[in-house]
Amino acid sequence: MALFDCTCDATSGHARALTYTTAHGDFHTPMFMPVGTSATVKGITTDQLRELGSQVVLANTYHLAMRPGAELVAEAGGIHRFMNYDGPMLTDSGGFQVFSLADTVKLSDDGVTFQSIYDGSKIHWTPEENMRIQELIGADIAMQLDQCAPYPATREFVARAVDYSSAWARRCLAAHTRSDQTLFGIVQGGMHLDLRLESVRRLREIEEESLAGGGRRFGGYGIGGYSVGEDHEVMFETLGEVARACPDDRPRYLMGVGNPTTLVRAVREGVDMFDCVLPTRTARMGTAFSSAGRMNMRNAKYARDFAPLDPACDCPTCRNHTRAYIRHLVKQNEMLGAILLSVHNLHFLLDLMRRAREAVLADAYEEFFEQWMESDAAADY
Ligand code: PRF
Ligand code: ZN
Repeated sequence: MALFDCTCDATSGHARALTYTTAHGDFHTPMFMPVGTSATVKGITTDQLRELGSQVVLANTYHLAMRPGAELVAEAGGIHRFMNYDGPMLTDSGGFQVFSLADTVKLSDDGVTFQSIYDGSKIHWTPEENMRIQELIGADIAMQLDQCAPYPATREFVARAVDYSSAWARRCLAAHTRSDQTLFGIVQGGMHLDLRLESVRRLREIEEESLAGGGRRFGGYGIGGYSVGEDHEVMFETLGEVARACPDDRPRYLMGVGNPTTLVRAVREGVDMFDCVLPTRTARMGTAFSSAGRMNMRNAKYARDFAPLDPACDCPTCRNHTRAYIRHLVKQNEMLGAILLSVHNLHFLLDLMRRAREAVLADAYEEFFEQWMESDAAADY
């Protein structure tokens, strides 16, 4: 298979099972991608990531560009060598972090100006500069610079975010040069179906023009701008139509979503890839995903509970440790508590998507979906 080839192994309703080729191996969808913002999935070694069966690991351009700097990552031989992960990697452009972290952000057709959260210095990113930085970092997949509108926002504001994101998509695609890295476009448009479909239409037009001029197409389509504070049901009013308006021969990636039930539902709408800090962040707060729903491990009811964390789980944490031990670690703020829960929560989402893929391959996604929705786990997410 050639680089960035995408084959559809099976479909089941709208759900898909894809295989995608990168310079660091193939990945298979539906897939959850652990987030390693600063070139580390917090508390987890890359050996552990491999043991958990993680495929693509995310890193963030915003954080890496500030610390330690993209040039330093390039000097180390790129992000894979720097953090010793030899599987596929993806960098988010940092557009989302610019808007969510900085107090003052100035936008123009030429790009975005903001203050670094690290040292207050003023930074200006054109789409071209953002591409240069992501090429230096060297992940297998780069994301275009985009603007994610907050929620709620006026229709005018969301429409302008689509305009900026479209203009930047064109410039990112034109500026992107690395042949061992592919670039995904990002759909915006808030909760407005017409703006979303317009955003998709412009991305498709941009890549057609690029192809006609001897350039490349997008390697896949990110779906941004959801899960920004709206009720989940609001997202599902438009998500399916938006996902299926994207090209069906490439992955559709719902950005920043990691709620287990949302993943199961979004796959049914035709989404292929997900990332979120949720499993590791909730782990650091002492909470476990489980087949019985969320478990707050600080709860006194686990003090003398010598059962495995989740008896239905075969992750290293559940094979080796009791609820009582994990509660003790969490209560004492021992770092191993956060680590063991991170291992388990990552396994939970990685395994959920492995089972979703098996269901698609057996053309039994609807049964898988119904089983999940009736489970104790679904009631809680
Ligand atoms: N754009 C980018 N990254 C993102 C988002 C987005 O809209 C979201 C929204 N859920 C998460 N991460 N570039
Ligand atoms: Zn487990």
